[in-house]
Amino acid sequence: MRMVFRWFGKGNDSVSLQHIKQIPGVEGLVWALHDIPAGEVWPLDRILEVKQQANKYGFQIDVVESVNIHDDIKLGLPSRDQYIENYKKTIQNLSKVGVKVICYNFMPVFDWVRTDLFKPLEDGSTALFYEKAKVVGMDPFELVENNAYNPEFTMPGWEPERLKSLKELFVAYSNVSTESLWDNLQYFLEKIIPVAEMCDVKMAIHPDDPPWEIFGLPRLITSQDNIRRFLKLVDNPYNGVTLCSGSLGANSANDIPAMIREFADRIPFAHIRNVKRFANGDFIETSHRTKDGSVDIYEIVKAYHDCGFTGYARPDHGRHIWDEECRPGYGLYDRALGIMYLWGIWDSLESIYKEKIDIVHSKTR
Ligand code: CS2
Ligand code: MN
Repeated sequence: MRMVFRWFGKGNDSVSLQHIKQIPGVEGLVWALHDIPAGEVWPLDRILEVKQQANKYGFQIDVVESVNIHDDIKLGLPSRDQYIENYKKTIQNLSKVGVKVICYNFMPVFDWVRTDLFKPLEDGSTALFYEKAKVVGMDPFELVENNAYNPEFTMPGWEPERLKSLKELFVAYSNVSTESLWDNLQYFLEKIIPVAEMCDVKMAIHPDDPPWEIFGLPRLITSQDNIRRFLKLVDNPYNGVTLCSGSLGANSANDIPAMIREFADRIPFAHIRNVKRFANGDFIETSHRTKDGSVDIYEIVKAYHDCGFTGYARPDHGRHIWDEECRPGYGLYDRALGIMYLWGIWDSLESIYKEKIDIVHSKTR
């Protein structure tokens, strides 16, 4: 498991590279050029700037999260072909600096959806919260205007240009069924994966968060069956998944360890975080510790370890703790605590495994 840490870039992140460097076992940054609108080519000189910044602290930049997909590709409009050509050029530019994984998502309009970014937990910290009744009864345009989308914090994936044309987007998507969204995803993959393979860059789709339809918009990457269907759209090792335990874990029907064991060789990138589910369909993000939420983080790390996972992993979101001023879910402190929990499980499994090997060897001598 290669631990990496999401960083939103110089002047765009409250967390410094000096501080990330002091988290044990973090070898790389998960990064993106967040100011480049979806659909445009990422210029090599901008990419090299990030490489230079990261390398100054000894970090690799193997994982990009995300090169977002222009809505015309998701909508299947004729203009998608130009955006797909641009995407290919971005993959080629990223491969020139050694990028190995590109995370992306195929969610229409919104990225992750929450109704409260600062919901208090019992311990006095706050976390990202999803109140089902609020979303079911909500006009989506409220979501953008009131508490869940705070213009000061661009929520990851919520590119401003997507939200500027919200009404037009909803009208456009009203003509896109779930099946046609699958077709549009397959069209994109059939064009992109051969280029990704040539560039030795693994494409890793992020699941939908939460893993169910929102505001009547179709969502695809929501379950083990749908991930199996996704992987078959283009059955190629360069067509992979960012397996996010927090996103998929919001639905109690999703058995994350089982997904890891089934799809192990198609998971180049893991997001490992916990959520606490409530009977009424609400959920709140928690510390990474198994007992604080509804997702068995121990069994998830054990599944990765049993499968000999050599991919990249990050703690995804953290709570807001110790009054840290930071982007929702992306503070330093709780993500660092989460990393140490994940390392604690992983290292224990490593030593148990080593002991077993030593016993076997001593018996065969
Ligand atoms: C991320 C997602 O912050 C997060 O939860 O996991 O926003 C993710 O970066 C995108 O959906 C991937 O394109
Ligand atoms: Mn995630």
